[in-house]
Amino acid sequence: MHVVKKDVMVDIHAENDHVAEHVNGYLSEKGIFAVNLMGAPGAGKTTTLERLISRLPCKSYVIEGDIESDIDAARLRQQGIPAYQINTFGACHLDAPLLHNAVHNMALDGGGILFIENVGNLVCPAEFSIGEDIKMLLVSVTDGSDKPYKYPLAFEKADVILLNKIDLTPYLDFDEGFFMEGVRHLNPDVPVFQVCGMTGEGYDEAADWLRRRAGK
Ligand SMILES: Nc1nc2c(ncn2[C@@H]2O[C@H](COP(=O)(O)OP(=O)(O)OP(=O)(O)O)[C@@H](O)[C@H]2O)c(=O)[nH]1
Ligand SMILES: [Mg+2]
Repeated sequence: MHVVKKDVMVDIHAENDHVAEHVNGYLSEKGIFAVNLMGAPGAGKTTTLERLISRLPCKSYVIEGDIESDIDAARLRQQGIPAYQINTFGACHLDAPLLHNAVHNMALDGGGILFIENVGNLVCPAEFSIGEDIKMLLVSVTDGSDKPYKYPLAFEKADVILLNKIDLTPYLDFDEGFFMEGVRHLNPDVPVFQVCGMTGEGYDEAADWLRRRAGK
């Protein structure tokens, strides 16, 4: 029984990866760099998009992944940011076929950066490629400093990590040394930026890193 389940999972991942490659190729042809933004519910993903996009010199697009509602997409559209909402209606992550459908329904002029805010979850999004060029992991100090130890895959696969809500550290027991030790054990060279979505602190450096990484 266990073997059968494993085989099914291998098939699901192989099919997903095939579609993800197609999505990435489609975006590359348009000169668009894609960022898969992952993090727990409420870590500050949408706030981070607002902070990064306002600092980037290039065009930005957003795909919002949520189980239900279009609250985040509407919030971004109000600020003039083109945003397309995907609702998964129960699924805890985005997958490549959902992205395939979204990018073919969006007006992507070409060039710039496409941000994909994954469903708030520190587990499943890390397992599925969705056509991105990089995975950006957003962790908040309110999530707790033990998260690299408990959810290693997201940290292992991240190309960049943003540690958010640093304005709240005086009120919490967040142990930065313990957190960073866990991060470095899994991903020795990953850049880590401390940011504050509330004040905008730290986002100049993170946006500059992203601009250079995206070649924009
Ligand atoms: N104190 C503090 N609050 C923050 C910070 N960044 C975001 N928040 C707040 O955290 C809450 C969640 O922020 P969002 O940006 O909506 O988080 P999210 O990760 O997009 O949430 P979901 O899409 O629901 O998973 C909001 O009330 C934000 O104002 C920060 O740096 N400091
Ligand atoms: Mg959000």
